[in-house]
Amino acid sequence: MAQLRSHTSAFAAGLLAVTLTACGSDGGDGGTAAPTAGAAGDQVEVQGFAYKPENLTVKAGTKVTWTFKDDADHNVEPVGDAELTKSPDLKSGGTYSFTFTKPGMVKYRCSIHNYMTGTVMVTA
Ligand SMILES: [Cu+2]
Repeated sequence: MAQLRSHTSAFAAGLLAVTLTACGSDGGDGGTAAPTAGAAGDQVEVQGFAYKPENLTVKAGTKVTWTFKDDADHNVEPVGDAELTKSPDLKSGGTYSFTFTKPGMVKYRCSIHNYMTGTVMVTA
């Protein structure tokens, strides 16, 4: 009887160990959710008829550079009342830079393709 008991508890312990191992092995790739605010940095790629990142957050005084990588012409045109000045039409190889000095949200778009939109959030 004593022998049977110990065998049973050894089996139970083994089962518990398997369960714990299985539990501990998953959950290695969590915590990489994209931030809801704009991406940090001062570079925007214009590629595939889109601004990447679409939403950028910079501190006042930051010079932001758009690098154009499409064969088609694009530009950067302010939407509404923004300090941003419009860029010329540029294609692959072209760059445009603008230094943001006033805190606030700046919306812009490509005047050739109005569906291409982006924002720069300028923080104090
Ligand atoms: Cu465009």
